[in-house]
Parts: sequence; structure tokens; C-alpha cells
Amino acid sequence: VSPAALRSLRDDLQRFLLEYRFGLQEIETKISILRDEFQLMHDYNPIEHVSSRVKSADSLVEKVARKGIEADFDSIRDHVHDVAGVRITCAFVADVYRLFDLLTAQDDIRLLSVKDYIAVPKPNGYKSLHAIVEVPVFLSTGRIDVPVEVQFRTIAMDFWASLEHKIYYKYDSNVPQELLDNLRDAATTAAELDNRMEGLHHEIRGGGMPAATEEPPPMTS
Ligand code: 0O2
Repeated sequence: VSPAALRSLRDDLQRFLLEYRFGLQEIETKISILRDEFQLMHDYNPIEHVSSRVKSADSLVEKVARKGIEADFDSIRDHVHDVAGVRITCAFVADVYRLFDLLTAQDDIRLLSVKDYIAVPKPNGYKSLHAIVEVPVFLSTGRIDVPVEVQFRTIAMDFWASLEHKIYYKYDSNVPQELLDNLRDAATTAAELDNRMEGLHHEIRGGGMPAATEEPPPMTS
């Protein structure tokens, strides 16, 4: 491959990833506005922490191989919907669903799919609410709609997921059964803690915030 061809490939990759970075910025702004408004109007902050990332080239290559799809930009665009990812960590489960509702109800957001691993946890104990949303980004060349994966979870779910992730990598996916059983137990304990803390919070605030949606979002994928 000539240096010119390599340079052109690098430029294409940068442009490709840039679109996702812009999509992230749009979602981050929306979340930050919701957070500020809640703080001001309700003297309450439903969001503990927000982090975001554009998938690394390595992780993208690994996913393309795992999914068995063509390694070209069009195919990645069509099949990999978590190139851009935002994680919103809340104190309470009710806030997780509330944030989901508020974000996905916005006019310019299109909800592409939902995986509710809170209502139906993964067999290993993993809990989180995942949504793939499409957000418009306006470039000099016109509008593009960028998919962004938004993960909503509680602090306890986040604590569990980050430890599980570390263990999974430490054992190179071959985690001993005893550890897997322990992790599942810990997920149950984390869920119990979430329930207790939410109960305490309600007692203190007397229901404080306006009621959250009772129904979990419909499952799609
Ligand atoms: P990273 O490094 O976080 O980006 P699909 O695309 O729907 O075919 P996928 O991508 O497995 O399949 O979808 P899913 O189930 O929505 O999971 C996407 C992300 O959720 C993962 O991204 C993780 O961030 C997180 N996740 C899912 N399951 C688990 C789990 O069991 N444990 C932990 N710790 N995290 C999980 P990536 O791309 O795997 O990794």
C-alpha cells in the first residue's frame, strides 16, 4: 500500500469517527441541560455521573470480527450501533427510567432499539438499560443522523459492571465457576442495596420528585 493510500485511509477513518464524536456532543449537551434544569427547578440532581467514548479502532476491529461483518465503513455504519457511547449513572432506578423517558421523548431523537437488562438481567447478573438513539448533527454539507448507544444504570449496577469487566479481562473470558457464582450473588446484593436506598430516599424526600414512569420501556432490538 502506498503512503498516499495509507494517508487517505487514515483521513477517512478520522472523518468517520468524527461524525460519532459530534453525535456524542449533541447527546451530552441534552443530558447536561436536563441535569441543570433539574437542579434549578427541583433542587435535585438525578444524575451522578456521565461518561462517554468513541469506540477505539482496536475495539471496532474486534467487534467487526465477532459479528462477522464486512470491514468497511458502510457495513460498520449499518451494523455497529455503539461506535458512540454515553453512560449515565444515576443514584436510583426510578431516575434511570425518568432520564430514559426525558431523553427519548425529545422531538429530534429517534429511538432505534431498547434492551432493558434491568427488567430482565443478563444470566451473569448484568443490569443496565441500553438505548440506541439517533440524533441529528448539522454539518457544512448538511444533516446526518448519528446513532449513539446510551447506557443508563445506577451506581450499584455500575460498580458491579466495572468489577465484572475487570475480572472477565483478567481471566481472558475463562472465569472460574466459583467466581461467576459469586458475581451473580453480588448482583443480587447490589439490587437489594438499590431497593433499600431508594426506599430511604423516598422517606427522606417524601416522594420529592414528580412520579417517574411506572412501565419499563418496551423491549426491542
Ligand atoms: P465496551 O468496551 O464497553 O464498548 P449487539 O451490538 O446488540 O449485537 P452487544 O454490543 O453485545 O451486541 O450489545 P449489548 O448487549 O447492548 O452490550 C453493549 C455494551 O453493554 C457492551 O459494550 C458493554 O459496555 C455493556 N455490557 C453488555 N453486557 C455486559 C456484561 O455482561 N458485563 C459488563 N461489564 N458490561 C456489559 P462492549 O462493546 O462489549 O464493550
